[in-house]
Amino acid sequence: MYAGKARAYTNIALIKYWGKKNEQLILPMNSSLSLTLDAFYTETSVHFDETLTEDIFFLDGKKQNTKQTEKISNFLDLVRKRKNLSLFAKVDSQNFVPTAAGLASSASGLAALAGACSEALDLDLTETELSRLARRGSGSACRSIFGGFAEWQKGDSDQTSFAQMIPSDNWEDELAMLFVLVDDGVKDISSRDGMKRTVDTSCFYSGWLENVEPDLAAAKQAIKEKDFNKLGAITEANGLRMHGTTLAAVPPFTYWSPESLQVMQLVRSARQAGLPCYFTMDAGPNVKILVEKKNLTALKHFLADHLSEQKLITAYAGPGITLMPI
Ligand code: 2P0
Repeated sequence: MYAGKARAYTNIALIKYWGKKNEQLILPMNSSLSLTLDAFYTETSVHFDETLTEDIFFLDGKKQNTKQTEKISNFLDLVRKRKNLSLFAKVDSQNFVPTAAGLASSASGLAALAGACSEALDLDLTETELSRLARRGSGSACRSIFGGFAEWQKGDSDQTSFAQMIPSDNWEDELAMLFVLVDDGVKDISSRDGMKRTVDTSCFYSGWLENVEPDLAAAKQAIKEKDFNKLGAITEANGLRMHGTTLAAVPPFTYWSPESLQVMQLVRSARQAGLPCYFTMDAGPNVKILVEKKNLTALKHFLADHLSEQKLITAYAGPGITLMPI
């Protein structure tokens, strides 16, 4: 039996991945930059087993249906093909999140699956090759191979599109990300569908593309200089621009809820009160606030007047993927 297990941590993009140039290979329209976090991770084991008659996928102990298993099966097909293997597999995935707040991430999930498969089938991959493999499962997963800051270079082929660590002199250890949980009760548009609709129909998309590479260069420079305000300002502006593209999609949509907007305004108010912090958002209503560790307590106090403490989750920089005993 071929078996492997891995743990991967989620990452939050400071410069967003938004749009695919090639959907099958998951080649992005633009490069992106992320921070891997310690607070949310996925542990996944995979067993390729001759007694199985189909792939089976358990998530947090619950067997998933055919549709939920499809993305996993498609990924397994990729690794089976590499090894000329026809065995089905059992995939057992456990999401570790501090609360049941719908924060499960495809980045940590698919990165862990890539690591587990690589181990199970003895693929003997370099980090770059593992990042490329994880990318085929979910774009953002390629960044979760690495701890700290990672850059996904868009490339123009399967060979050239992968993430790598950004040298930072461990500056990320001085940073924190505060998650503000916002529940809008609205049915999500997946990031996969949202980015496709935006690329296909949004007249704002070209403006996104024009600005994203300069943003990335400026963010890398800010990391090099350990300039928190510079990195924060670019992060916030880049995230807003990504979300701007959705408003001009056909039909238009937004991931923001009224409460998201309130939190964004709170962050601006905190800054005006002399507390450096910056927000970013992804394909959902939760708001993530980038702050230096030294200001985290002050920020929590500031927010406490407006938000319940149960809505806050603190994350720090996290490690790269780790292989685990099965
Ligand atoms: C990011 N997001 O850079 C961006 C910002 C969401 C908003 O990467 O289709 O789950 O599997 O490649 O990686 C989420 O998209 O999408 C994402 P697929 P993925 O983090």
